[in-house]
Amino acid sequence: MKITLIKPAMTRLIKHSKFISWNMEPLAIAIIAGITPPEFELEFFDERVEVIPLEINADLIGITVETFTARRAYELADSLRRQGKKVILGGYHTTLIPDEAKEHADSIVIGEVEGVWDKVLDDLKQNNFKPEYKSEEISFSQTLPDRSIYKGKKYLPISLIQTSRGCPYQCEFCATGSIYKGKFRFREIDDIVRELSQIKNRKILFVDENFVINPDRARDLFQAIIPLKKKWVAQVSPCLINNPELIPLMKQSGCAGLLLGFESTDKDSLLKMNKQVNLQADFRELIRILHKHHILVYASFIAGYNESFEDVKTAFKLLLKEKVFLAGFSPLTPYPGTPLFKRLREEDRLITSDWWLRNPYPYWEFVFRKSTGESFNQFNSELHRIRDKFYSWKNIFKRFSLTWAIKSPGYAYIFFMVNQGARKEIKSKYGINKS
Ligand code: B12
Ligand code: SF4
Repeated sequence: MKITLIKPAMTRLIKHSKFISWNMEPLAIAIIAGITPPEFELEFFDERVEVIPLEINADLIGITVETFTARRAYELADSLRRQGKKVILGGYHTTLIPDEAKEHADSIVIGEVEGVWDKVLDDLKQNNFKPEYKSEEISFSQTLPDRSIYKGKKYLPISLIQTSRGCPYQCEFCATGSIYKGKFRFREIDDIVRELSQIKNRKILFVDENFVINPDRARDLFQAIIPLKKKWVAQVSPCLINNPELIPLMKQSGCAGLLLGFESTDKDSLLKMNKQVNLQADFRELIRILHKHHILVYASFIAGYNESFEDVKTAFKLLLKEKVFLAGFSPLTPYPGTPLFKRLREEDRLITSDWWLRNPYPYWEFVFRKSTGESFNQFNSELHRIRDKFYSWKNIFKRFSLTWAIKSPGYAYIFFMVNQGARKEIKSKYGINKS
């Protein structure tokens, strides 16, 4: 029997493929490939890097769906089902709003694939396919992801790996908080080391929500991966500042940079987000400690909780002064299934209740109104300006002048390549939500 897996793009390939920084190996697909027995023939299309054929010959077609690819995923699923093909949907969006996904599929997987895939395949063989498979537990498989499924596709030279799932917090806006509901689970360190040793890429992105959530476990993991000599980046919460002794060990284990979810410099906004964990952290101090250990910072902010724009300006000044490597300023987005979505719907502030199905996808747009009823249009134009300013050549040079870093030619190369790429992508992203 043959299974085809698909990762759809957010918009038409021609636009999407411009965003090279998005073209990373999709981990969920290699996980599915890893747990699929060899008796099944596997095929995979990633619309971000290739065109999906109009007709696909397979016994089962599995599509991974995020909120930003939902519209396109449904379009593909509907078309394939019209051809008589069996379609199963899975992924974040499917798990967040299964009822919507069900309308476009023969079956859906709610939650993680590991706990249910055997059953799906058995039912497929016995022609006894169920409309829904639900995974209750966070369950890492000891079978490693099969990355040979990526063969022939042009991805960035960095491999993704996951060492924990879920998150103990439940921030109002966050899809992960809504799916895992405060639960999280670590993988065995031996399995992680085994997987890392098999990955050919030297560069690694750990996709955990917060790589230092448990300092003792983080310490053990860093120690275990030192001999592998990988160069890695990961997401961490600013609570890292409570365990500064971890930072030198992180560096020793190959950490090149960290993505920090600062979200806002405004205390009230952090409280509204339910992100109290960030209140205790001195962002400036944390950036300085990381820089002292030659670790680059990608600072991520969410704009819109504070409707006055003041916190975005404060963040901008802080980032420039501290010379951070990269920064992201995202408009607050009410993903379905999150408490934020429910609140804004109750307050009648959503512009449309299924905004993610709009064509083209409203990327970098506010899809809800301010509490006063006004639109965020003016605010969003200012947000565009802040991004442009952060990535202006003048400010790129200003941020480059970190004393320890300029001495390294490798750093100069990476800094300018990446900042120049980000500058270019930002300009084209402004057009992504226009037809
Ligand atoms: C790495 C990452 C990225 C990378 C790209 C990753 C890639 N391969 O292309 C980068 C940094 C580029 C990125 C960008 C963005 N991202 Co991102 N990203 C992640 C992150 C941290 C890890 C993804 C991952 O590999 N997870 C591990 C896999 C194994 O988990 P999984 O996908 O959930 O898969 C499991 C199940 O869902 C299920 N499953 C999944 N697919 C399928 C398919 C079938 C058929 C079946 C049966 C089961 C199944 O089984 C899997 C194993 O159990 C997640 C958060 C997270 N921890 O997951 C956010 C996340 C996916 N990103 C998110 C967002 C919003 C974005 C951006 C829109 C951000 C922005 N403002 O620009 C962009 C959009 C990029 C794009 N258009 O492609 C959101 C999506 C929310 C949602 N409701 O869909 C997430 C969940 C973050 C969050 N907490 O809100 N991202
Ligand atoms: S934003 Fe970060 S800390 Fe908050 S629930 Fe999501 S993953 Fe956890």
